[in-house]
Amino acid sequence: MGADKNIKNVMQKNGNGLTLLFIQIYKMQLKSFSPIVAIVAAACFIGCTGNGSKINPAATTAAVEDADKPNTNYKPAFEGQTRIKKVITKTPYKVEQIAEKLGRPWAIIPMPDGRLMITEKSGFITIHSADGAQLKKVTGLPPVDDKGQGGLLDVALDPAFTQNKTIYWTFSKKVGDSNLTAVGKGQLSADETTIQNPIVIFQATPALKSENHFGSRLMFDKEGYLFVTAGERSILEGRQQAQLLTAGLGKIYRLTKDGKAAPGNPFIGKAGARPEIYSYGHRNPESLDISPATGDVWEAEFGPRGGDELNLIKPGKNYGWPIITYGIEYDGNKIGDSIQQKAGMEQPVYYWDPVISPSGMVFYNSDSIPEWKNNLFIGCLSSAHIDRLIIENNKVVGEESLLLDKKERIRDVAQMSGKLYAVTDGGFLYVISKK
Ligand SMILES: [Ca+2]
Repeated sequence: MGADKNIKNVMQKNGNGLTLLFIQIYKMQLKSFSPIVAIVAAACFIGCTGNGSKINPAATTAAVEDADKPNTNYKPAFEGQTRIKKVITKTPYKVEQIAEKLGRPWAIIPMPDGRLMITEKSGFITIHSADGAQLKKVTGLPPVDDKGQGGLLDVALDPAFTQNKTIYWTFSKKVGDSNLTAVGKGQLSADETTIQNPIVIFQATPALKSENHFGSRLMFDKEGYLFVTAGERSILEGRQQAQLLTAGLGKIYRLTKDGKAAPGNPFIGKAGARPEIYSYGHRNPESLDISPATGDVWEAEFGPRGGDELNLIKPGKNYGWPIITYGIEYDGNKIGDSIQQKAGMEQPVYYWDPVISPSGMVFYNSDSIPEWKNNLFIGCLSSAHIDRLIIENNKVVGEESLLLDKKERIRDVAQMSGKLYAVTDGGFLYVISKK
């Protein structure tokens, strides 16, 4: 893959044309301009914005090395909030590629019977055996707005799925010439080839004209309520709404199975606030899981350049975007008043500078690889690896990069029977297990 194709990818995927790319390179203050720099900048630009395109492995490597220096000199709020010590897994493990040509997978989840469900961005679902073989293709989902970062996104199974075959999914829904993050619900047919009675139960309004920052991670908590994340759509109009409880963007929601505010939500009965909101001040939260050790909700989100975050999500709290952040704009400008800490706003448990572009995450909850128990694994797009975090007392105390040699943008991770599964933008399914 040559420079021309990379540049073409940027033009196609971002729709902003070559001019913006060149402005971007100029503003990034790269010391020299050459085709190589253009490739690196193009790869970084795609990766940093979390775009869905696959990037040249060579360019990925160069971009990561180039980006290893921090983008800012902002001081962390506490020791260990960023750049924690590196660790290495001691237990022997193996990595196997068990499927390929999956198209553009976005989410992978385990099913109660030991199979795996994978979403594909253009709007269908596949069901696989634990060894990767595709068993079913499920169609019949309502149309998705498959542009940029949009499409069919996450999927979650009803806690009583075995009995009621009900599934929920997130997608970018077209509304006029705009779109929004929506949650769908329907039943898997008996032959597992179609979705019956599909309905939309929730929409993160307003619809905006943007192809980016849908958030849209979806999962049930132990009480049977549905968490769903909504990004701020990557344009100024949406960014400003992340701080507004009257608006739907840049939020984490907690919903009933009918898409209504879940009982106990923090803003129920508060004037001017949407009752479905659980937390706010988020940028693009694509990563969410509940700790099996503590029951706490953890989230990772795409920050601006140098400001990807890991957050411990508490009801009613404000996570700061765009008022506080450890990152800067991708064009190098400062964000807002350039502050990182403010009373009344939550600090990230951890942040990444340079960014990793956190996609799906999962807590490992098995004794198969004992040293991994209760560790958090995050699929990373721009940094093309699985990030392993050791968390103790709600602080990150160690970090490891897995699957770096694959040079794949890791879109989502899942755990089943002690094995860690990962789907990638290159359409691969990997499994990591004890040797
Ligand atoms: Ca934040």
